[in-house]
Amino acid sequence: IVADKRQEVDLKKSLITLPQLEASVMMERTSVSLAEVLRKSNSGIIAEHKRRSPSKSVINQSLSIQDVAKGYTNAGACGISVLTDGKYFGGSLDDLVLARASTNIPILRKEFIIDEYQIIEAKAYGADVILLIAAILSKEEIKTLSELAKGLGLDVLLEVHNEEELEKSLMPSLDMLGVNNRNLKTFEVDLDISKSLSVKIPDDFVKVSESGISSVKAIRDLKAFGYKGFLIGENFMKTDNPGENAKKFID
Ligand code: IGP
Repeated sequence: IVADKRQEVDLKKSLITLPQLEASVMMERTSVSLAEVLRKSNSGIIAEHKRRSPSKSVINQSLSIQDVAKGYTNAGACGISVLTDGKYFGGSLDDLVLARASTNIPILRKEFIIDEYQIIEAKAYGADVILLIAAILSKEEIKTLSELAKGLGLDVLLEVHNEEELEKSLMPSLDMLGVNNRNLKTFEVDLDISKSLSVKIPDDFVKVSESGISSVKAIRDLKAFGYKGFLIGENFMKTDNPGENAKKFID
C-alpha cells in the first residue's frame, strides 16, 4: 500500500501543485473538532462511508455519498469517515467534496497518509480530521505530519494495533488515539485489543475504538474501558439505509 501511495502522490503533485491546492476556498474554512464533539457526546458514533474493502469486497455500491452523509447526520452521528482510497476501498476525493457539501458535522479523511501533500489535500477538499496509521509511519513521520495538520487546524486521529505502535506514537500533536480491532494483515477482528490497550493510553487523548463493532452491547463494554469514540463502517453500510441503522446505535 505504501508503495502504491508513494506513486499516487508523486503523480498528483505533478497534476495539481501545492500552490494550486492552497488556493482552494476550503483552506479558509474553520474546521470542526471531532475530538471536542466526542468529549461531549454520549453516543460517540463516527459513521463510515465504505463501498468495498479488501476483507469483504463489495459492501454497498448503490447508494450516493450525499444520501449516506445526510443519513448519518440526521441520525445524530458525531462525525463521518470518508474513505478516499480508490484502489482498495473504491473511494475518491470527489466523495470527500460531496460529503462536505452534504453535512456540517466533522469529516475524517480516511486515507493511507504518507506525505504532507495529502494533508494539505485533506484540508483543501473539506476534511476536519486526518487519520495517521502508526503501522506505516516512523515516529519522526508521525511528528512532522501531525504538526502540519495541527497547523492547518485539523484534528489528528492516530491509529495503532499493538503496544509497540502505541509507545512509539504518543505525542502532544495528536488529539485522538484509535485502536484498530482489525489486524490489517490477517483481517482478523478482536475487540479485546481495544480493551487491553486502553490502560496504556493517557487520559489527554480521546480514545476511539475502530472496526468490527456491530452491537450496542459492544459499545457499552468499550465505554467501560474509557472509549469515547466508535468508528463503524461495514455494519452500517451493508444495509439499504445506513443512517437508519446508525440511529439504533445513537438513540
Ligand atoms: C471501520 P468496520 O469493520 O466497522 O467496517 O471498520 C473502520 O474502522 C475501518 O474501515 C478502518 C480502516 C482503517 C480502513 C480502520 N482503519 C485504515 C482503511 C484504513
